[in-house]
Amino acid sequence: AAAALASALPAMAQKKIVLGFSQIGAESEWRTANSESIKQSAKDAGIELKFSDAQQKQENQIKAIRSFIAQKVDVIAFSPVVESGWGTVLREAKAAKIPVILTDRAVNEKDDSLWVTFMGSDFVEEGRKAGRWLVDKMKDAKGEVNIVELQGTVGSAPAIDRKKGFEEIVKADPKFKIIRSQTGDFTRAKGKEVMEAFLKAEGKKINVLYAHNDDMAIGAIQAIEEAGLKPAKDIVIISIDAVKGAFEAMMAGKLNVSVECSPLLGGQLMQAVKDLKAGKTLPKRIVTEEGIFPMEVAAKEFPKRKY
Ligand code: GYE
Repeated sequence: AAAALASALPAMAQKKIVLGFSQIGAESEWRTANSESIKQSAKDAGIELKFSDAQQKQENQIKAIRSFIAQKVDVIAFSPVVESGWGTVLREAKAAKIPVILTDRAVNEKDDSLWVTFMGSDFVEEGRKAGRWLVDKMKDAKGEVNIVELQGTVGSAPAIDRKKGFEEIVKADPKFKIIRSQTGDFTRAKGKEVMEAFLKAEGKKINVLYAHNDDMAIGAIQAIEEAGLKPAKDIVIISIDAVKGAFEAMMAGKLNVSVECSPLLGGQLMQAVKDLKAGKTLPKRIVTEEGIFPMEVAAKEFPKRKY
């Protein structure tokens, strides 16, 4: 009956808001949950979603945004794979009077009139949380604490900021030494591969692994086990996201802690799209609230996790 009624309404009243969304790809459990959240929330909100997967390539995101402009969508949203190189396409969207929402990751353009709002986590703070947990964990350690770091995608906001926040905290005590730092591109496969190289080069010298996301930590755990070492015991492991895979690793005693980064941005994105269309002004920055989960609480928290 509702459908019959809807089709009887004049065409104008039925016109759905159209949102073009350019996603980075499917590199991690986080990203998969993020895409699902956006698709489901668009459905729930009655927003027509044009979803485009860039397979980790900035050029594909730029193409997608240009095609959204050509299709005259109502709003464009995207999660920029890297921070730089967006000025031209953002100016094209502005010239076409299509509002742009940044989700998850930031851009480093000076002209902040090129987007209406940026919603997502404070990645520097996540890095600090990881650092503070380590400083506390190692407060009684006397000798050097040798850390290896698996960075996220080169040039991406979370890789830059998580490194920065973590360093800011651990550099306060000279016993902490980051002896190797390399990108694992936020994937399990790369995390494993780079950890193998770290182990080959540094072996038992490594006391701590700091991974910019859970997937790389999970890949690295495999490498550590294959090298005959015990993850979370011989090497303390810290990562970020707190996806289900990380909780499983913590419950298995293989990961020490995961800092939360919520991918569930769909609901607030759809709300922002509706607010924009209703002529409301959005706050320039919408920060996601999040916690930290050490392995001791993993089993208790696991049933409550939504991603
Ligand atoms: O931490 C990682 C993903 O941009 C916050 O991207 C996101 C990061 C997330 O691939 O797992």
